[in-house]
Amino acid sequence: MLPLEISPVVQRALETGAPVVALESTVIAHGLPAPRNLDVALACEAVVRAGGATPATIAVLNGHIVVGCDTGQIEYLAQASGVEKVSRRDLAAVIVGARDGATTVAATLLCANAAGIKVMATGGIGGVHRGGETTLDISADLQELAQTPIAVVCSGAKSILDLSRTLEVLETNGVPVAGYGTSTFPAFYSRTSDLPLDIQLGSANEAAALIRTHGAIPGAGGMVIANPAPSENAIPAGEVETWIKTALNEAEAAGIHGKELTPYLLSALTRLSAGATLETNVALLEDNARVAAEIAVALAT
Ligand code: PSU
Ligand code: MN
Repeated sequence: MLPLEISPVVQRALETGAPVVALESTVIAHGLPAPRNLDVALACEAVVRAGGATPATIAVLNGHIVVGCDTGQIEYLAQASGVEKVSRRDLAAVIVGARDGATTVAATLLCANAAGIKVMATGGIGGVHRGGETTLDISADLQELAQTPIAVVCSGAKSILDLSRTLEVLETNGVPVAGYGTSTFPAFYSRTSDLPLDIQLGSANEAAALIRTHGAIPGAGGMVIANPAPSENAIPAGEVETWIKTALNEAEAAGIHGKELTPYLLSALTRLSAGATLETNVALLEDNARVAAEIAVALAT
């Protein structure tokens, strides 16, 4: 049995069929610098509430999977130094060791699904890393999306990745990727890419219809709903690419790989861009929480 600890507020919402939006915690503990991470985590929750849904930030605390962290628990995740990055394969060890873990998209999906949540929001999903065709560094997020029936609202995958191969793996895994008010796969910091999407959604109701119908297909897993970063905060792709190349070179020189790579690259980008990528990341996280709440509300009615 999974040691699930669902907060009373989230439990009540789930029992009454009220809309709930799952939020991941790796972005809090490893994706954003302190003390900004705390403000953003609380702001995302507030945005979900303002949209009429209940936020459920998910993490592992003292070996328990908490679905619906309270403010004190979110404060702890934002400051504590020993919080591990927990993906699907790390979950059992962290539980057995009664340790603390911040859940990635993959681990958040599996825990949210165990609780009965249908919609989640994040910044960007993990994907195929550049050079992934030789390193085989492909995020477990893609495998989890293949098998877990939750719609993930995100701004595509982080552009530190190989977006084209990421879409290929999602296709192989049978995961629909729908543009939310866009016809191309968003490149996280930039609103567009040269990668067209077959499915376009114009409203939360359209998204809800697609989620319901996809969910009725036997064996269906999850779905990606790709919402571009707000225009006023987006950065032109050419500009970001220069910083990404430098960050990737630094990571290679420093011998960074495995689960350390994504957090390393994100903080290098913040430094190289003098904080610009961080502002975009914050803006898109909040906007994705807003859209996820709209979709969860449409799905619940
Ligand atoms: N999106 C962000 N910041 C992050 C992440 C996503 O804006 O920190 C995290 C997510 O938790 C995602 C993880 O699941 O990075 C992917 O890590 P990896 O490539 O090691 O699977
Ligand atoms: Mn990886």
